[in-house]
Amino acid sequence: MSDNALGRMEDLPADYRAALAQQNLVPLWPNLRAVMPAGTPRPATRATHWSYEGLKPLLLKAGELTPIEKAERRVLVLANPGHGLEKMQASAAIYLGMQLLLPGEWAPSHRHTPNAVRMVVEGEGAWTTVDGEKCVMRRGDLILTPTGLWHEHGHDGSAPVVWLDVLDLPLMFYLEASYHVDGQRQQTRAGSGDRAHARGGVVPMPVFQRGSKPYPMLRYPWTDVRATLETLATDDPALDAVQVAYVNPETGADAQNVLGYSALMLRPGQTLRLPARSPASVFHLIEGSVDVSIEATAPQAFRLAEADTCCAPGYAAVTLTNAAADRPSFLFIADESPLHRKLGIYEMRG
Ligand code: 1HN
Repeated sequence: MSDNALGRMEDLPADYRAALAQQNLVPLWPNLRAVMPAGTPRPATRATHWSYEGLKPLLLKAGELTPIEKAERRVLVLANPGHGLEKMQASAAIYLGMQLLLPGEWAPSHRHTPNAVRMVVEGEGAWTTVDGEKCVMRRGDLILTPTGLWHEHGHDGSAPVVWLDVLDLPLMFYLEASYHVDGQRQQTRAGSGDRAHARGGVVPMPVFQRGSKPYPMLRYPWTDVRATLETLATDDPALDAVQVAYVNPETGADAQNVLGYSALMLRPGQTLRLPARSPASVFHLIEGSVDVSIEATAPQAFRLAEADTCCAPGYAAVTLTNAAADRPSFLFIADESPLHRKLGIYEMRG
């Protein structure tokens, strides 16, 4: 049925509408198409680009304006105007922020229900302790702080460190399940988050029992991920999508429950069309130069420079082109696919 075939609110007598509202009642039919449009959803998420060059001076200025003690976490949120900036969401389920930590600063320990990851953008000498494991932060590293695990950040280096935070906060907030607990500085224990043993193809097996920790690996070093992508590309020159997923190395499952994380290498000059899929996605350029074209209701095209970030709504095809003809480009991708798969609403439309 077409959109205008259903009755409108104004078609109903004012006294009837008032009587409904008085008893907290709402007629469905004038609102039905808004909550369930025909054929395809109408995402509020807008294709949006955040330039690192543009935001970095404002982030450094935040370092001058606000001491860490007054901020707890010194972050500029990458907010999608389609949702309204005050909602602080990049998509329905994804929150993005650029966080600054200055030498000597400490962002105190806490844990919370939203899942988070950090993608390190710039700087040396910072660390995040997660569940007692001190994970060093180097450019391109992915560090998980899954739901419920204690985490704190510190910085022993000499220049500012910046990283991209990705959280499923908008979903947790919508579910009215978002809260945090403050804690003490953590005692560290052995381990640096990266489960180096798993790279030998082996995992811990205490007396013939496989481990059952939901988050055995907390740090995914970029040097390893980048080398894996280059090997994949060399081993299979016909492979179009040189892409790897960040997974739990003990089970092969997605690294986290709600958002999915992957890394993609574009060969020199390569163009890759990603089919329209139901989840929204985020693209962050670790290295190189990439043109992004998004076939959304309002089509958009951006050039990503290093450390730039953009998001694409769900149900929109995305075409990526390596703007460099002589070297590969590397993207970090976050999307809502684990959530969509679990809910049974995951779609690929071509
Ligand atoms: C959080 O805990 C961190 O631990 C960063 O670094 C950003 C945004 C919203 C809620 C919690 C962090 C966050 C956050």
